[in-house]
Amino acid sequence: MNVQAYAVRDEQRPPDNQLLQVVQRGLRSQPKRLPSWLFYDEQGSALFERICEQPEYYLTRAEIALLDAHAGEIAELLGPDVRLVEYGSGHAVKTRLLLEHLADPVAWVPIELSSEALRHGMQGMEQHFPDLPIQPLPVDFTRALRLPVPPRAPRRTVVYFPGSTIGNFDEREAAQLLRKMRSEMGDNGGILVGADLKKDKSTLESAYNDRAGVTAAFTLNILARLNRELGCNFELGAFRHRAHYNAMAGRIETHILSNREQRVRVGRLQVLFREEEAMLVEYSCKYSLEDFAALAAVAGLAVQQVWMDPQSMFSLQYLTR
Ligand code: AVJ
Repeated sequence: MNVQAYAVRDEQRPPDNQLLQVVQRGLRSQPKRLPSWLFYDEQGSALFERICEQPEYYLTRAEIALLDAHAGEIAELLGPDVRLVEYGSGHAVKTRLLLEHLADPVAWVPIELSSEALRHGMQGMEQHFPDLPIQPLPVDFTRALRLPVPPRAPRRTVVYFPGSTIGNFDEREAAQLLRKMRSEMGDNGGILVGADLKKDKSTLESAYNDRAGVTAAFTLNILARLNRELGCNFELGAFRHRAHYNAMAGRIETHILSNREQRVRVGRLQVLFREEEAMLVEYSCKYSLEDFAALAAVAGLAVQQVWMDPQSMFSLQYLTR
């Protein structure tokens, strides 16, 4: 989920010392920060699926409502013989809603870091679309991609990036990622990207602080993961999740807070946490339609069309050169 993410197919995993180096670098920097892709190990991906079912987390339901209302029209605009390249495909429930309407899709290329989620998404897809060629890429979508040779020539390559995951990147990184998609889609291609919209602070903060505590567990799973994979000794009860909306920057900022002064072993490093020290783990940027058009323009793209759910909570944007 971040510029430095890695492939997770087992033989391609970063050597543990590389994971260790990334984590040590983040914990040595001031203020401390960890890359957001650390959320998505097997447990984290499962917790994210549960977040999507929480009543406060409106994003997934809004995006599904949007597709229920507009998938036919979207598919018509994309046209026949599309190759669909999906960034961060996860369980790919939304993709199925779109594929149902696409005429003669050439292939689905799911790019997913979590091998568990990738397998799950592919299984569901095979059941619903037994004839659809699937060409999975178990790699980090922020890296340069070598797209597999399609089974036949597509009329258009469309990069599908739902979920508002683009909001995890700051402006510079997001523009860089859109530029990368722009080169992958070619002259005639397009980008179909989900973007969560700016709205009142309390709706936003509730979405990232669900009452059942699933989001908090998702955040603290990062520390559990570092214990599991790097033999760290984070005491999970001595840290807590905090998500607040920075209205000026237009983003939810998620931190892990240290409840007290403490030391943690991270490889050979002893990391000191001050009482109430905050470590940044995620941005979730929110956009106005103008914000997003400006971001697209920086990447050399134009917004062709925007669809929204009936309550105008969430947007799906179609970008072309
Ligand atoms: C999967 C990146 C879209 O930012 O809303 C959910 C991740 N973090 N709750 C988001 C997330 C906390 C989610 N994305």
